Amino acid sequence: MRYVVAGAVLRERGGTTELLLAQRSYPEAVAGLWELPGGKAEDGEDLADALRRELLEELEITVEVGAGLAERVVLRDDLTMLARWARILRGTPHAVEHRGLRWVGPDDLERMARTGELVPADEVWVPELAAVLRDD
Ligand code: DCP
Repeated sequence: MRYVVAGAVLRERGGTTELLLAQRSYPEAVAGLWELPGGKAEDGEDLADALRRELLEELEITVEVGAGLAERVVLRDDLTMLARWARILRGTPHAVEHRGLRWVGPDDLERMARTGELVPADEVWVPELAAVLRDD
Protein backbone atom coordinates (compact mmCIF):
# COMPACT_ATOMS: atom_id res chain seq x y z
CA MET A 1 0.00 0.00 0.00
CA ARG A 2 1.23 3.51 -0.88
CA TYR A 3 0.06 6.61 0.98
CA VAL A 4 -0.74 10.16 0.01
CA VAL A 5 -0.41 12.45 3.01
CA ALA A 6 -2.13 15.83 2.97
CA GLY A 7 -1.57 18.70 5.39
CA ALA A 8 -4.35 20.58 7.18
CA VAL A 9 -2.14 23.63 7.80
CA LEU A 10 -3.65 26.08 10.31
CA ARG A 11 -2.73 29.64 11.26
CA GLU A 12 -4.13 32.13 13.77
CA ARG A 13 -5.18 35.46 12.31
CA GLY A 14 -6.90 38.23 14.29
CA GLY A 15 -8.32 35.82 16.82
CA THR A 16 -9.61 33.36 14.21
CA THR A 17 -8.16 30.15 12.82
CA GLU A 18 -7.61 29.74 9.08
CA LEU A 19 -6.80 26.74 6.88
CA LEU A 20 -4.41 26.77 3.93
CA LEU A 21 -5.84 25.58 0.61
CA ALA A 22 -3.82 25.10 -2.57
CA GLN A 23 -5.19 25.22 -6.11
CA ARG A 24 -4.14 22.33 -8.34
CA SER A 25 -2.53 23.08 -11.67
CA TYR A 26 -2.68 19.44 -12.98
CA PRO A 27 -4.01 17.03 -14.11
CA GLU A 28 -6.74 18.50 -16.31
CA ALA A 29 -9.57 16.75 -14.39
CA VAL A 30 -8.81 18.62 -11.16
CA ALA A 31 -6.84 21.66 -12.41
CA GLY A 32 -8.33 24.78 -10.81
CA LEU A 33 -9.79 22.89 -7.84
CA TRP A 34 -8.56 23.42 -4.27
CA GLU A 35 -6.92 20.80 -2.03
CA LEU A 36 -5.05 20.25 1.17
CA PRO A 37 -1.45 20.33 -0.07
CA GLY A 38 0.64 17.17 0.19
CA GLY A 39 1.81 14.24 -1.87
CA LYS A 40 2.90 10.63 -2.01
CA ALA A 41 5.11 9.11 0.65
CA GLU A 42 8.11 7.17 -0.63
CA ASP A 43 8.15 3.44 0.13
CA GLY A 44 8.95 3.05 3.82
CA GLU A 45 9.03 6.80 4.45
CA ASP A 46 7.54 7.97 7.73
CA LEU A 47 4.30 9.81 6.93
CA ALA A 48 5.12 12.90 8.99
CA ASP A 49 8.52 13.07 7.23
CA ALA A 50 6.77 12.72 3.87
CA LEU A 51 4.41 15.60 4.66
CA ARG A 52 7.28 17.82 5.81
CA ARG A 53 9.21 17.01 2.62
CA GLU A 54 6.22 17.64 0.33
CA LEU A 55 5.28 20.96 1.97
CA LEU A 56 8.89 22.14 1.82
CA GLU A 57 9.06 21.23 -1.90
CA GLU A 58 5.61 22.52 -2.86
CA LEU A 59 5.19 25.53 -0.59
CA GLU A 60 8.68 26.29 0.79
CA ILE A 61 7.47 26.02 4.38
CA THR A 62 8.79 23.98 7.30
CA VAL A 63 5.93 22.55 9.32
CA GLU A 64 5.33 20.81 12.60
CA VAL A 65 3.11 17.78 11.97
CA GLY A 66 0.41 16.89 14.47
CA ALA A 67 -2.33 14.31 14.84
CA GLY A 68 -4.28 12.74 12.02
CA LEU A 69 -7.75 13.70 10.84
CA ALA A 70 -10.30 10.95 11.35
CA GLU A 71 -11.15 10.06 7.76
CA ARG A 72 -9.00 8.10 5.33
CA VAL A 73 -9.72 8.08 1.61
CA VAL A 74 -9.14 5.11 -0.69
CA LEU A 75 -7.92 6.72 -3.92
CA ARG A 76 -7.14 3.40 -5.65
CA ASP A 77 -6.70 -0.25 -4.59
CA ASP A 78 -3.05 0.44 -3.80
CA LEU A 79 -3.25 4.11 -2.76
CA THR A 80 -4.77 5.50 0.45
CA MET A 81 -4.87 9.18 1.41
CA LEU A 82 -4.82 10.56 4.92
CA ALA A 83 -4.41 14.01 6.42
CA ARG A 84 -2.47 15.39 9.39
CA TRP A 85 -2.84 18.70 11.21
CA ALA A 86 0.17 20.98 10.71
CA ARG A 87 1.49 24.40 11.70
CA ILE A 88 4.16 26.49 10.02
CA LEU A 89 7.44 26.74 11.90
CA ARG A 90 9.41 28.61 9.20
CA GLY A 91 8.68 30.31 5.91
CA THR A 92 5.76 31.85 4.07
CA PRO A 93 3.83 29.59 1.67
CA HIS A 94 4.60 30.10 -2.02
CA ALA A 95 2.84 28.24 -4.84
CA VAL A 96 5.80 26.41 -6.39
CA GLU A 97 3.66 23.75 -8.12
CA HIS A 98 0.16 25.05 -7.43
CA ARG A 99 -1.75 27.71 -9.33
CA GLY A 100 -2.51 29.64 -6.16
CA LEU A 101 -2.90 29.54 -2.40
CA ARG A 102 -5.53 30.90 -0.01
CA TRP A 103 -6.30 30.93 3.69
CA VAL A 104 -9.94 30.16 4.51
CA GLY A 105 -12.23 30.11 7.50
CA PRO A 106 -15.06 27.63 8.09
CA ASP A 107 -17.70 29.53 6.10
CA ASP A 108 -15.44 29.88 3.03
CA LEU A 109 -14.50 26.22 3.24
CA GLU A 110 -18.11 25.03 3.41
CA ARG A 111 -19.15 27.33 0.58
CA MET A 112 -16.32 26.03 -1.61
CA ALA A 113 -17.38 22.45 -0.86
CA ARG A 114 -21.01 23.24 -1.79
CA THR A 115 -20.02 24.87 -5.07
CA GLY A 116 -17.68 22.07 -6.12
CA GLU A 117 -14.46 24.07 -5.86
CA LEU A 118 -12.65 21.43 -3.79
CA VAL A 119 -10.89 18.33 -5.12
CA PRO A 120 -13.61 15.66 -4.68
CA ALA A 121 -11.43 13.32 -2.59
CA ASP A 122 -10.87 16.08 -0.01
CA GLU A 123 -14.58 16.79 0.60
CA VAL A 124 -14.75 14.08 3.28
CA TRP A 125 -12.63 16.25 5.60
CA VAL A 126 -14.82 19.37 5.42
CA PRO A 127 -16.98 18.68 8.51
CA GLU A 128 -13.97 17.98 10.75
CA LEU A 129 -12.00 20.91 9.32
CA ALA A 130 -14.91 23.33 9.71
CA ALA A 131 -15.58 22.18 13.28
CA VAL A 132 -11.95 22.76 14.30
CA LEU A 133 -11.83 26.14 12.52
CA ARG A 134 -14.94 27.20 14.50
CA ASP A 135 -13.76 25.80 17.83
CA ASP A 136 -10.16 27.00 17.98
N1 DCP B 1 -4.64 14.01 -3.86
C1 DCP B 1 -5.92 14.36 -3.45
N2 DCP B 1 -6.09 15.34 -2.51
C2 DCP B 1 -5.01 15.94 -1.97
C3 DCP B 1 -3.70 15.60 -2.38
C4 DCP B 1 -3.55 14.62 -3.32
O1 DCP B 1 -6.91 13.80 -3.93
N3 DCP B 1 -5.22 16.88 -1.04
C5 DCP B 1 -4.46 12.93 -4.86
C6 DCP B 1 -4.22 13.40 -6.25
C7 DCP B 1 -3.37 12.29 -6.81
C8 DCP B 1 -2.58 11.78 -5.64
O2 DCP B 1 -3.32 12.17 -4.50
O3 DCP B 1 -4.21 11.22 -7.24
C9 DCP B 1 -1.15 12.29 -5.59
O4 DCP B 1 -1.15 13.66 -5.42
P1 DCP B 1 0.01 14.60 -5.95
O5 DCP B 1 0.12 14.50 -7.40
O6 DCP B 1 -0.20 15.94 -5.39
O7 DCP B 1 1.25 13.96 -5.23
P2 DCP B 1 2.70 13.70 -5.78
O8 DCP B 1 3.20 14.98 -6.38
O9 DCP B 1 3.48 13.11 -4.70
O10 DCP B 1 2.42 12.58 -6.84
P3 DCP B 1 2.74 12.46 -8.39
O11 DCP B 1 4.03 11.72 -8.41
O12 DCP B 1 1.59 11.64 -8.90
O13 DCP B 1 2.78 13.85 -8.98
